[in-house]
Amino acid sequence: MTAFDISPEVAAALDAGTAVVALESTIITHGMPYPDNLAMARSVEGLIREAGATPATIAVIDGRLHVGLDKDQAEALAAAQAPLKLSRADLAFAMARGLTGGTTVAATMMAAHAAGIAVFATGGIGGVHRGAETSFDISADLDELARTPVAVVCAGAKAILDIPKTLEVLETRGVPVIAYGQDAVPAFWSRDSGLKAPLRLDSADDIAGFIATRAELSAFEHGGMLIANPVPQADEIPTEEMQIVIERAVGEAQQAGIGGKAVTPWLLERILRITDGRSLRTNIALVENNARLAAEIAVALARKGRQS
Ligand code: PSU
Ligand code: MN
Repeated sequence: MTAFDISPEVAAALDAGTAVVALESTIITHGMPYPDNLAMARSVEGLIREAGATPATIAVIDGRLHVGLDKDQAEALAAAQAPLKLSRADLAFAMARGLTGGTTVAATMMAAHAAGIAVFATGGIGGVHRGAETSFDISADLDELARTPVAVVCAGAKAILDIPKTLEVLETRGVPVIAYGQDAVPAFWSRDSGLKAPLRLDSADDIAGFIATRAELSAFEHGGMLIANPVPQADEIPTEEMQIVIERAVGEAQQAGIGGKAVTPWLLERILRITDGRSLRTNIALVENNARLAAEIAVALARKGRQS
């Protein structure tokens, strides 16, 4: 029994050394309601193909870890009743028990790296939660970025997190954070968090060059990196507007006693309701935008003869 199933399409692309982009699936199982989640998953895969790369959505279905989903598997995952949210701590548990779940950024990075995929697109990463000084709620995504050599393209840390603390932890753990095309770290639904990014690059080719340089140093320089790509202007919800919504939702979550891995899905759902669906439209637009950039980076990397 192999540890995981690589779809024929993804296996062929990896064998040929052409561009592949990994995609996470917690965003499908816990980040958006059905059927918007399925429509998003399809459109993101389509955009990656249009840009000349092969999409590899990663998820656990009936205990099998899949790298690349076919049409039926994507549908089954998007419509699954009570799927699990799988991070590093529970990935193998779900496989041992024959369960179904979406993989977080952390678990997706693990599987992508094992399959030989160097570039990964998502919406937002997990990070240091507000109030972490008492709750200790810090996403396993940050540790994974420190240890696993995969480049993660996101729209910044969600503004429901404590972004300054998240950046501090990334710096401590030696994770390069690169803003794409601007100086500021983007804040998911908004383009500007008000914080300057440690690093900035302005083209997919330059990012691929940075990934390739780190790969050359892999004997002593090992780990992932974060590429923070601002949501397109036309789709953004300005920071001031979003701040009010987030504060309300975070307050309600505390009052409702929501904790642990339920926090992020609960807040996303609540914010969707408070904004009457606008946050969801922005969320979809930014994932699509990240998929396009990740595909460009993967194509540039493949041109340099590097897949992972
Ligand atoms: N951002 C979203 N939707 C999501 C997530 C982030 O807009 O569904 C998911 C990602 O899979 C991320 C995870 O890896 O939440 C982080 O969860 P936690 O903080 O429990 O590690
Ligand atoms: Mn957490």
